[in-house]
Amino acid sequence: MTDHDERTFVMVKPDGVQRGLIGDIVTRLETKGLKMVGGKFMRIDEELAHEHYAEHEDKPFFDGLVSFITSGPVFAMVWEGADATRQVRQLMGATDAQDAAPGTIRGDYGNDLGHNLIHGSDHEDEGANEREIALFFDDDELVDWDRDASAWVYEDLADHD
Ligand code: DAT
Ligand code: MG
Repeated sequence: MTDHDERTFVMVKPDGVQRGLIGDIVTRLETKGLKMVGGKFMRIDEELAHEHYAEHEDKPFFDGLVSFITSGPVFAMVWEGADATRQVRQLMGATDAQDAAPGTIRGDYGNDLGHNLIHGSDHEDEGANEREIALFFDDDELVDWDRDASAWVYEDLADHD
């Protein structure tokens, strides 16, 4: 049986919020068949920004990254589905929005490396999804629910013959 309940952390960054793209980005993930299990409209403070981007601490762009991510509200989310972490990365597109393929979120809406609209956990960094979810959400902020459409997304959940 396929594991349908992998969870991943996703965030609409301040540029996406300011440009009114929360709805479009959520729609992309919903229509792919992923299920939202948590969502929080919030501001990231310095401390959380440092923790979230700890892997980039030594990079020359770190200070700019922290000041960007704390510059306005973000929409933090947890999404669930089969292979969810990698699936979200594919929907996001390449880090530099100018290189991101048309059809991806960054490719369709972005034009910049820093202002690239969306964060998603790195599927090549084992456990990054669980770490980031725990950093942003308490367990009781995540909702277990059955999305009826899942049986029409995943064939192995279907009850037809
Ligand atoms: P991603 O957001 O695709 O996971 P990442 O984790 O390598 O990319 O980097 C985190 C963010 O930092 C990225 O969304 C944009 C910014 N960034 C990455 N590389 C950069 C660079 N060389 N110069 C400036 N900003 C950069
Ligand atoms: Mg990353």
